[in-house]
Amino acid sequence: PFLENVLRHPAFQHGETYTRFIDETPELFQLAPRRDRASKLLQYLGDVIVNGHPTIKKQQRLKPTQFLEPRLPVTPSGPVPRGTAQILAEKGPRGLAEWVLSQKKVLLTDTTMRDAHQSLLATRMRTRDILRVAPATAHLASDLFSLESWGGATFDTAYRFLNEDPWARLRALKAAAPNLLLQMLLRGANAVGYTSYPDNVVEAFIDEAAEAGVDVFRIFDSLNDLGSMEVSIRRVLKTGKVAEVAICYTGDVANPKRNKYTLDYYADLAKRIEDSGAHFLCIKDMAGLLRPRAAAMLMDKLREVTRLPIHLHMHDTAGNGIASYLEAIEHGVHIVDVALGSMAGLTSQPSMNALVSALRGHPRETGLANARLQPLANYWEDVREYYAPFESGLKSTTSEVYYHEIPGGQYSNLRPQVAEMGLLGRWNDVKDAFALVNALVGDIPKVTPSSKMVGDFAIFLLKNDLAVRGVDMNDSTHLTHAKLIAEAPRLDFPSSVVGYFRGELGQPPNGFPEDLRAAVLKGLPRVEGRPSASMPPLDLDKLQQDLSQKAGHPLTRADAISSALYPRVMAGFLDDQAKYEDVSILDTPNYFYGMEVGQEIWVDLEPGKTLVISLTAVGEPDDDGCRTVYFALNGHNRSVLVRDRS
Ligand code: BTN
Ligand code: 3PY
Ligand code: ZN
Repeated sequence: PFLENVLRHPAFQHGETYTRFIDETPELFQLAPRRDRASKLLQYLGDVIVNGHPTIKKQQRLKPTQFLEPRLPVTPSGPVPRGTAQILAEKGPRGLAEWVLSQKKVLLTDTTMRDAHQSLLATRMRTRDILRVAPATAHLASDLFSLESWGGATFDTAYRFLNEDPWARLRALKAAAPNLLLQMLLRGANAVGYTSYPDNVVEAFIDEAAEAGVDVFRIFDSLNDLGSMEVSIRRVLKTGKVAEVAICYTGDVANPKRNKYTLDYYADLAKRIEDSGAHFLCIKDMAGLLRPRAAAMLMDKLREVTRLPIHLHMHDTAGNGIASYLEAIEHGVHIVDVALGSMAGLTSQPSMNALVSALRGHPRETGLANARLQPLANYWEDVREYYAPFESGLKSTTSEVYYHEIPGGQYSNLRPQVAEMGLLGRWNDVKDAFALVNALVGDIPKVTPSSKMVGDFAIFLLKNDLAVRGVDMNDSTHLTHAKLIAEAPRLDFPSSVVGYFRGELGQPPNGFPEDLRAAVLKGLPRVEGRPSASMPPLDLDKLQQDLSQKAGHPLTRADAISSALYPRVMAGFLDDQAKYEDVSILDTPNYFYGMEVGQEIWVDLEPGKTLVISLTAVGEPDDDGCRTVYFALNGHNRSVLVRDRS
């Protein structure tokens, strides 16, 4: 094996060896760790075979052999076609914006790799399934504006639920689809988290993300507080990448009775966003509340007050998404967000395939062809089967969203969260309570993290029997408000609610309801102004050193940033890495559902190094409650011991 390592080493193969090559090339001696990696992989498989994946309930477990091999599209031969990434490289972000403004066609962003699975499958899509189709996507969908593929909840869930490093996903995707702009969702001062972070952490995050492959940063603030986004905007401008600044859409500009979020409200924000130096303006309709007529009105207004290209993001919960897009397109929107058909609709984005068809023959038709998109949609249709336990259960569109206003990305998480608490029988009450809390706090944009606060508060009201039903919403709000003020002294409010009223997410439009605020805070100190302003910088160099020391091997700057954002999640991820190493190389059926007795799988440990693993038998629990799991690994018998936690 040592000789094999020498022969395989790239330096040796390129004739670059020298007298001290053997002394100075420590990886040649890595004989044991390789075997170690295989053992760790078997340990992981054994754990999942005995206990299932920790995030999937027993009743929801599927059989690893029940899936058909996904229809992987044939990647056309020849070089990758030119795309928007080349335009950015040649013209810079301003030049890219000018190019977009000069296009007659409407441009499309494909959200399949981020928001679509965040909104349909609780953000569980694995890197492996994304990467397999990335080269074909680069060819078949080369006319896209961008691939929305990173950020939002994907960062946290990769570490927390998938044993994956989100930075590795980003780098690999960049390499696999080098012609398309990679777009991420950045929660301003909340980065990819649920709270505010020191400015230097957000800046380091942006630098690292830009370096690792993010081209377009869509920046938003959950309360539309531009002040909270300024640090992020300035930093993105500094990287030379694209700063797309979003306004979160809520209310209804076509309804004169909803007079908090008016056309003037959006116009004023748009002008200030243009002044901030942004390259693109986004209208981020996270719940899908922008009705068709409102879309026309809003686009007219925005086109009047800003020259920035406008990018519209919607969810299709009510089923009106395509109608709203067509209106927006008639009224000058430049780019819209869609997902491939099999990952579209409901709480996800409207369907790309449907929009492409709807615009056939239209002066602004997209330049994309369904004949080329269908193979991509087929692939995702097949892959989606793996993720069945994470489906939200929503079976049809629901115009109820105009009432409860639950964002698409939250819906698919809130329902299982409610089910977990045994409250699914009261799901209707949860939606009512969500709307009620929105009224109680004065009608705010609801999007991560403000939406999480509203969801937590709603569940809290139900659990403590605090939601009072009146004759209408107004009445219910007053009655519940009075009850809350009266009972607040004995109540232990959820931490997200306390944090919100402290001002940790910034200032909501038109401020807080001060009486409720005082009742919740019970004298706790308040954060005035921008939450991050009072946070001292975090020493990332020291954090990186400490983490490396603890792990016993060098960790990267990116690891340190992740740990700054999610200390506990990152610690859990690193522990699991030490135990299992890289399980992202497993096919998804085996990763989630283990193996069946008699099944044989092939796992590529690295190029040219394949493990052939078959499951021979699973033993009975011993006196300590442990089972022996018997494998054959490349023809040799191997076993691992696993505690049965059932
Ligand atoms: C959203 O609401 O924006 C999307 C949901 C993100 C869910 C993540 S998963 C882990 C963490 N815990 C929660 O309760 N929500 C987030
Ligand atoms: C996120 O912040 O993850 C969102 O998708 C908000 O819509
Ligand atoms: Zn969204």
